[in-house]
Amino acid sequence: MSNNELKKKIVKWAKEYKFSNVGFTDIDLSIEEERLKDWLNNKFHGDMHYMEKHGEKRTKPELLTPGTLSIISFSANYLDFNTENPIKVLQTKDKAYISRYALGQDYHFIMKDKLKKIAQLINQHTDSFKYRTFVDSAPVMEKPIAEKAGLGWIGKHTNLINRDNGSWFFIGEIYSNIRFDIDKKEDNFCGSCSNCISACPTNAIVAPYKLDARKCISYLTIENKGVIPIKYRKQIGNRIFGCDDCQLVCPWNKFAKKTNISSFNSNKGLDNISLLELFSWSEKKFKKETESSPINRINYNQWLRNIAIGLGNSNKSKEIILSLERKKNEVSDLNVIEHIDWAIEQQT
Ligand code: B12
Ligand code: SF4
Repeated sequence: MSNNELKKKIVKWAKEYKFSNVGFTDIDLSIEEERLKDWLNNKFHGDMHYMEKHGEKRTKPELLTPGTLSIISFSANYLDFNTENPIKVLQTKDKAYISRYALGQDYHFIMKDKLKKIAQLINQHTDSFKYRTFVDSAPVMEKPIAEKAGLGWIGKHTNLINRDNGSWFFIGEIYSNIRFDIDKKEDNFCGSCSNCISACPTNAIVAPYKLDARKCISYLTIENKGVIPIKYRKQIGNRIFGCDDCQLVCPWNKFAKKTNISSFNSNKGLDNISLLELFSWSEKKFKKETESSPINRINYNQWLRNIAIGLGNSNKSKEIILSLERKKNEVSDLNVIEHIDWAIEQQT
């Protein structure tokens, strides 16, 4: 079978496995290498040391997986249309806002499994196929690769946007030793729009296409293991896991399609749940409820820390103060206690 015939088959398999898009590109990421260096030199990565620790493997795919000649990039829509309206949740101060991507099951496993199955199919149709599959699981520049493969363009908020699907999708890829014809890079259609920059509650998009992760609520509530600086706590509002504001205001998201991967649907009612209810969870319940969810990335102390901030930002209520005081007596982590004290102060 010729490489072009195989390429057509891969596109067909991608659809069968419910990916929203697939594209092919080469391994030249030289422009991105400079941009990544710049970002790291600015210390925009904060404590995400994994972003600097692999040297050039991130921007030189052939160093990460020797023999790689092409990359097949895949995207999978994750938005569930049957959830409470996100804007309404953000405006209801006693509710918890959890990022849309974290309402269903963990994409890392779901997508990787699909990619492996596609790689096995490729293997059956060709000799000596060597590959590796990735979903946010190694030093890979997923967005620039997807952009080069024609899956969308990097928007001013730094997420990848697709003309027909908006930006509510995940990205994964297969590094391949087969050289495929490459697809056309997508043009940028942000134009003069800067909705995302204005909407960001913490001004984390410091210039178009430049995100200071240290200020991003997604980083503060998920990647940051320690204290959330006081200067960001008010702006965090009720966002207890990640943040979607820059995507919620993006005009291209009116073209977003609902996910057709049922595992990504919100199945635990986390789209419309009160902060107090989540704050009452024991560590055991937290682990059980989040075991197959992206929320599993944070630990119980980070969970309590984030919800404490949300409660501090809620309308004043005796019930909230009582719940904060009760939890303060139960926990031993000094960091959590400090956030609870802050919340009690806001409430009194
Ligand atoms: C580190 C990381 C984060 C960090 C930093 C984000 C960031 N922008 O880098 C934090 C924790 C903040 C984060 C947050 C989120 N993340 Co994240 N994250 C990653 C990760 C692991 C690496 C990203 C990376 O390489 N950053 C390095 C810096 C240098 O890249 P960059 O900021 O994107 O900047 C690029 C461009 O802006 C460009 N650029 C710079 N200057 C200029 C100038 C011009 C003119 C142009 C055109 C471009 C340009 O150059 C840079 C390199 O390409 C990827 C997975 C992966 N392995 O790729 C997921 C990933 C990017 N995250 C993802 C998601 C879903 C999110 C959140 C939406 C989750 C949430 N709801 O809370 C938020 C979105 C926040 C935001 N506005 O970006 C998805 C994005 C899917 C998509 N449609 O784009 C990814 C791809 C995971 C996945 N496999 O699906 N994330
Ligand atoms: S995810 Fe939220 S905090 Fe981060 S850049 Fe977007 S709007 Fe700003």
